[in-house]
Parts: sequence; C-alpha cells; structure tokens
Amino acid sequence: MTVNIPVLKEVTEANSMLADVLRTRFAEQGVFVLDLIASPGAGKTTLLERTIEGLDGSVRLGVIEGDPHTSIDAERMSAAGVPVVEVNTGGGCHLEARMIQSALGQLGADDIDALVIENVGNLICPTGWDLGEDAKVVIVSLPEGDDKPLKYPMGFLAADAAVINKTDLEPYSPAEVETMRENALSVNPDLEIFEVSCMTGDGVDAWLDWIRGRVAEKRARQG
Ligand SMILES: Nc1nc2c(ncn2[C@@H]2O[C@H](COP(=O)(O)OP(=O)(O)OP(=O)(O)O)[C@@H](O)[C@H]2O)c(=O)[nH]1
Ligand SMILES: [Mg+2]
Repeated sequence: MTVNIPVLKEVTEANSMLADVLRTRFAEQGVFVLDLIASPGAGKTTLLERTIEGLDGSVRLGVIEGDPHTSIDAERMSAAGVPVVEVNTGGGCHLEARMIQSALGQLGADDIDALVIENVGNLICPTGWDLGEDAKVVIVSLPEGDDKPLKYPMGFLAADAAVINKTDLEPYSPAEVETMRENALSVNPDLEIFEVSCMTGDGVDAWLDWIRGRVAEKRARQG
C-alpha cells in the first residue's frame, strides 16, 4: 500500500521547516548541536558520560535524552552532572523537531555551549529527521559486526562523524576495527572516524578534541 507516502512527505517537510527555525535559534545563541544515532546498546550514553567527564566543565553541555519508555538514561545524565530533559516517544523509533522544541523550553538552553541529543536507539528511523543539528554522529560498536556500515548505510551517509566503540572487545570478536573503518568510509568517504573504547578510555581524547573544535567554530560564527 502506498497510501501513506504523501502523508509522510508532508510530515517530514513540516519537520524540516521547524528544524530550520531551531537551527536559526541555535545560530543566534552560538550553541553547537549534535544528534547521536546508533543501535540500542552501541554506547551512546556511555560515550556521553565519558565526554562529560573528559570535558570537565570546559564546555557547558546540555542533553536531550530520547528514550522509548524509560528515564534510565536521563538519570545517568543527571548523575553525571549536566542539565537533561527526557523525551519519551511512547515506543516511537526516532525524535522529531517538535519534540526538541518542546524539550528546549524545559532545558534552559541559554546557558550552554553545546546541546547533545541522544536519539532513540535505532540505525534507520532517526536518519531522515532533521532536528536542527549541526552534525549527526553515528556510533557503531564492534560486537554488532563490521558489516553494519554496509547493511545500514543511511546512518553513515547522514553522519559527519562515526565513532567505532568497544574496541577493547576486538580480541574476543570476529569483527575487526580496520574492516569496520573501511566499510564506513566506503559508504561515506567524508566521515571523520574515531576508534574508541568507552570502557578503557582509549581514543576518547581525539573525540573530545573534535567536540571542542566544533563548539569553538560555532561560537565564532555566532549571530
Ligand atoms: N566492553 C565495552 N562495553 C561498553 C563500551 N561502551 C559501552 N559499553 C557497555 O555497553 C552497554 C550499553 O551501553 P549504553 O551506553 O547504555 O548504550 P546506548 O547506546 O546508550 O543504549 P540505548 O540508549 O539503550 O540505545 C553498557 O553495558 C555499557 O557499559 C565499551 O567501550 N566497551
Ligand atoms: Mg542510551
């Protein structure tokens, strides 16, 4: 049945219009906005915890946590010491711009340098929805298999950067970091790639440098 396709197009167009309004607002405020997308369990929240710890207050972060049902990740962010707003999608597989607009009212985004949005765990649905972000980052963890960039190319095509997480598990997994990297770059040669272990901290410094750079760039373009 194709009956829903025009309706979906209208909905995504309305979403894109609102995302542009949000983007203008973020530009005026000089706030860098990141949309984190990944499969469930790839390590989005753990990377955020590492990021908050590593930046150590040098970048003021705010977080919007997209979760189908629970407040588990929002509680982890509160425990990590950053302002957070939880958005429960009621089982929905992605966040939309109207949800970000509504969450911003509660977050008080005037006092932050960067807003990180943890999208709902899913490598497909979140890729087609503009949230007014500056960059999408796709996280893929090694145990998911090094063929995932090839099987789910949309997330890698939509992203500016890819984080290959759980590199500490390479000795125990048939998947290889190098093959994951090659596959990601074969889908999108422009991807900036970070190989990290959120468990050991390996590779996290390069990721932190990238965030600091993007935040500074955004601030310099403010207005
Ligand atoms: N071995 C290892 N485990 C990790 C690493 N990063 C995260 N984990 C573990 O992976 C599991 C899932 O991590 P989360 O950060 O909750 O994953 P998520 O992507 O936020 O998951 P959802 O929000 O449910 O989609 C947790 O048990 C983490 O401790 C890593 O680098 N190495
Ligand atoms: Mg999470």
